[in-house]
Amino acid sequence: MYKKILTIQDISCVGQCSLTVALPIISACGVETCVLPSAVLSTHTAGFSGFTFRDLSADMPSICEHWEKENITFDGIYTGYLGSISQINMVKDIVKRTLKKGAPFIFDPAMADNGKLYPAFDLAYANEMKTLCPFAECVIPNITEACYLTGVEYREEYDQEYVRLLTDKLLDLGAKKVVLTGVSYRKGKTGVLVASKENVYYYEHDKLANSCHGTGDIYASAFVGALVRGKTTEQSAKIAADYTVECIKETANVKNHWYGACFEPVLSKLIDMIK
Ligand code: PXL
Repeated sequence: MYKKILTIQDISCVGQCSLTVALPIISACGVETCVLPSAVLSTHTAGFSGFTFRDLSADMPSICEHWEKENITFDGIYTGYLGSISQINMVKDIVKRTLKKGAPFIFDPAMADNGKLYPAFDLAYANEMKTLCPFAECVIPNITEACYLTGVEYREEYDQEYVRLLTDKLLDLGAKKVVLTGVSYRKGKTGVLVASKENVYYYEHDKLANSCHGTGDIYASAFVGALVRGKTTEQSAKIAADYTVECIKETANVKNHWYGACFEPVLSKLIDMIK
């Protein structure tokens, strides 16, 4: 069945993240992808300096009102990087008003990595992000974001017990499922863990020598595409991991490409995985 989803996140004009990643990837999965830009930035905020930032919060209520008048509803909503605290409440309103009954809200709390919040965010923002968990069919944090959402101390090295603590607390916050990315128990390996109240699934793969900015958005977008096309959460988590690895490998072949991952040349591999 042909499906239509909405994704809410920023447009970083340059930087291969957020909407410039979500729109092509989810579309390539065969899903109509409607967009609600949360902000427009000249570049992303990780590594460029002096970027511009226009918050589009003021436009969001009237956009949603128009959709409602036109009876526009979605088979899924996926949120990523948002522009401000006030937008977090607007997202809840948009979910209530435009998400079809039983359709998934997929929540990527894109706000932090490597133990630190992104430059535009503070603890107040991180605390407010917790309040989206009860709406979420799936929350897709990395370990750092999981720590900010749960109040658990960030660690570089950890065991299964620590990961269990993070996922239990995220489930307690109200998310139905947790897809935790960058879960690495041993050198040279990393993976993704899917947890619900009933089950835990872990998919481990090689950790590549290079790492790229924006892979969280690539991962979440491929996950959403696969899920909306009818794959299970576990299958979607694996497909998104395999695709993200392909993107990182591809980027290693391109000189001086420091700000994002070259996801476009390997889109056909994702399409094959979705078939
Ligand atoms: O990839 C996450 C992301 C999205 N949007 C903007 C960002 C970042 C990460 O730094 O700066 C504007």
